[in-house]
Amino acid sequence: MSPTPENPVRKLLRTERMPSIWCPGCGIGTTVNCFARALAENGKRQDELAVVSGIGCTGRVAGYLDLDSFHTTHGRALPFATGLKLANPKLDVVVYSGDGDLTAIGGNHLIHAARRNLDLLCICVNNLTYGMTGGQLTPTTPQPAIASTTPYGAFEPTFNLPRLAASSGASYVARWTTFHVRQLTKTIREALDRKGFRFIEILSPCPTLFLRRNRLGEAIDEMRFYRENSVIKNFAETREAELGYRDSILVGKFVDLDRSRPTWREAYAARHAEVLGDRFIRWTGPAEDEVRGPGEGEA
Ligand SMILES: Cc1ncc(C[n+]2csc(CCOP(=O)(O)OP(=O)(O)O)c2C)c(N)n1
Ligand code: SF4
Repeated sequence: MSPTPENPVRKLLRTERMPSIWCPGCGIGTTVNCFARALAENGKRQDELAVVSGIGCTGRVAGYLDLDSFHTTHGRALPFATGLKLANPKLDVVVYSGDGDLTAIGGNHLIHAARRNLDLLCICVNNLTYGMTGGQLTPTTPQPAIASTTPYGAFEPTFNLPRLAASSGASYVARWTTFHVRQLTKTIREALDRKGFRFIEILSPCPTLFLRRNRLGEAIDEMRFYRENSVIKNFAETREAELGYRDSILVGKFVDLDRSRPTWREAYAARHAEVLGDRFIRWTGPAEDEVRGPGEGEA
């Protein structure tokens, strides 16, 4: 009998930490499966990539991946990742966190990371609520959904995340749901090979809080909802990506500048070379675009 082939994802997981803390039917595990598959298919070495998460149910992702992974404070995954990437430009750095972490407490960091076109891949698992703390309203909770803090229904306008990321300057923007596992895996694989600030939103069910409180059934019902209500369209206008309550969901790739916008480091290098001329030390080490500040490389 031939041996059972090894699951390609297994080597990327800290299986000794399983089972995970996630509830049955939670979509976060599906996103991790897609991410790990994309990494395995991409062929990146485990020591070439680091994952940074904030706090929340999604924030736990970092702890289950067998990579250099960092579980940082709430909302601060992007600043942490920024420091990591600037200090070690050869490392691929992925930020993986929830909609609350990245767009509420961490919202300011998100718009500035995109504005600067920092060379980071940012994966936002959007379950439309604060999962870990009991299902409060987030900037993405659609009106008039029930949350623990809006028992009579949400009434605040929401963020359209693809539009927010794109208008802040992201080089690559896409959205899928946890139903679209093949497309999501392909998108993550592609985004890993791009440069600049790449933002992927993944709509994901929180059956324990969001679905239950809104009487929307089980996780399987949400998969049906995603299948029946998603509209796949590439390069749609991001203003069309507004998410209503039980409305259609526009999915696909919205922005792919394909390296045409300079990253923060490239802009830094160009500016300093222009001003400092020969005094600007360009480090032509293993990473071609690696740069040093004025005078740092002088003997
Ligand atoms: C400074 C700070 N404020 C508040 C909290 C409490 N807190 C922990 S997780 C969380 C929300 C997480 O929601 P989200 O990012 O959407 O992730 P999910 O749990 O839904 O995956 C909050 C408010 C905290 N840990 N630190
Ligand atoms: S509370 Fe919601 S988001 Fe958190 S693990 Fe459970 S189902 Fe997932």
